[in-house]
Amino acid sequence: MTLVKEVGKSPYKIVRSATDRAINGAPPMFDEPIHVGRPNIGNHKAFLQRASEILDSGWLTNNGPLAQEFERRIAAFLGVKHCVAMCNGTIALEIATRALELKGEVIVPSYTFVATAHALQWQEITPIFADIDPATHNLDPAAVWRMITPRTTGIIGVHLWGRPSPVKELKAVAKEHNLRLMFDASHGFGCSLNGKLVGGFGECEVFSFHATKFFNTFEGGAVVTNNDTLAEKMRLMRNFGFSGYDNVIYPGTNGKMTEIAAAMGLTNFEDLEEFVAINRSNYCTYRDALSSVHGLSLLEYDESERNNYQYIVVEVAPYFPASRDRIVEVLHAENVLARRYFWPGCHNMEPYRSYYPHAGLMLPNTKSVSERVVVLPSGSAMHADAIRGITSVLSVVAAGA
Ligand code: T4K
Repeated sequence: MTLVKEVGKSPYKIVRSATDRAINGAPPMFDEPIHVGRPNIGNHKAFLQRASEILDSGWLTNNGPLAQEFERRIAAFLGVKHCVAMCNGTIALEIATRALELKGEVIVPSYTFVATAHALQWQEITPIFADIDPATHNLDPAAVWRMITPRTTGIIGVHLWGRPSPVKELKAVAKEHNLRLMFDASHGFGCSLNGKLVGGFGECEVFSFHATKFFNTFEGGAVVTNNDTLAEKMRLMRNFGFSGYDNVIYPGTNGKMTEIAAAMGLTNFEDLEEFVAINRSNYCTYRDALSSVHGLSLLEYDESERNNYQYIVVEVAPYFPASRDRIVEVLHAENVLARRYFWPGCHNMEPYRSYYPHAGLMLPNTKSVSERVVVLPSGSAMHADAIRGITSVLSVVAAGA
């Protein structure tokens, strides 16, 4: 693989006292902004070779040979029958929910990227927000159960940070109430639950292959499923409902993956294990460095499972001397663009905030978790020295300096 440009100058300053901090006037740790979500990019030459072949062939989109190869590879890797590649994760969510004929109300977490809710609202399906388990940050099945009404038709679990939802428990709730169950697996590519890769759970699972994701196709997404009828329906829906040249048999949209996106996907797919190794190494460096920082805890990945280690998620304890927002401010001054994902929760965003002004009463864990999480930079642009520089800033904040 070819590394993306690494973060600025090294060695970095190590922050030992308050006066070393950029927020107090010292020079920042990094010359350029360090982003959460820098893309993992595979071998440049391999990508350019594929791009050149696309140009030579004159076949740019509409279920081209690379998109088909991409679908075959992904389905085989995940161990599912069908991969229906799409132009992005949001459209993939819309097509999947429509193909499942969800309507009325669908239960989702509020603690997720807003696209999970918007994909429903866009189709005039009402997202009903259920609370999360504060230990896992995923849907709490008991909270889901409490939100079911006669209008409920489905549940969408989100494998947040790539850590799988409680699939078995959600399945039991869905079965008891005759609801459809699917997953937003946007964060979960290459992650497993009980040794089985995310992709085969529920009636279907949706991936995002956005640039910031562990595995990207620039923009892209897919729905994967073992259901032949559902897959066929989604293939029609992503191509305007065309079945043959002049025959439209379904109301559809344009959800197709382009050939250049598939070329990026096939290239990055070849370096997947290397991305995992880099992310894991970053994760271990953060874990070691933060282990001595009282009041900051790193969200851990289950080492007995497969993980992509894409998100470095830190929880700030209530007794920590600085608030989460102050930490973000201090880090931004150092040019470390830490993020407050997924604050303030979908229920506090429009239109949901106006529709359900009291939704927060049912979402205490969403509130407390979203107020104390900060996500730190990882990916192939990062390395151990830079991470130790970042954690030195946090140690000084922890010491109350
Ligand atoms: N469901 C879930 C659970 C999701 O997390 C997402 C997407 C979706 C559904 C929808 O899938 P898509 O329709 O997006 O395929 C970013 C991504 O745009 C979004 O895809 C992602 N979730 C979300 C978690 O993160 P923002 O608002 O944080 O994007 P932005 O532009 O601030 O970028 C994040 C950081 O990445 C920046 O600091 C800069 C850096 N970056 C970004 C891009 C695009 C780069 O270094 N290079 C790049 O090319 O939403």
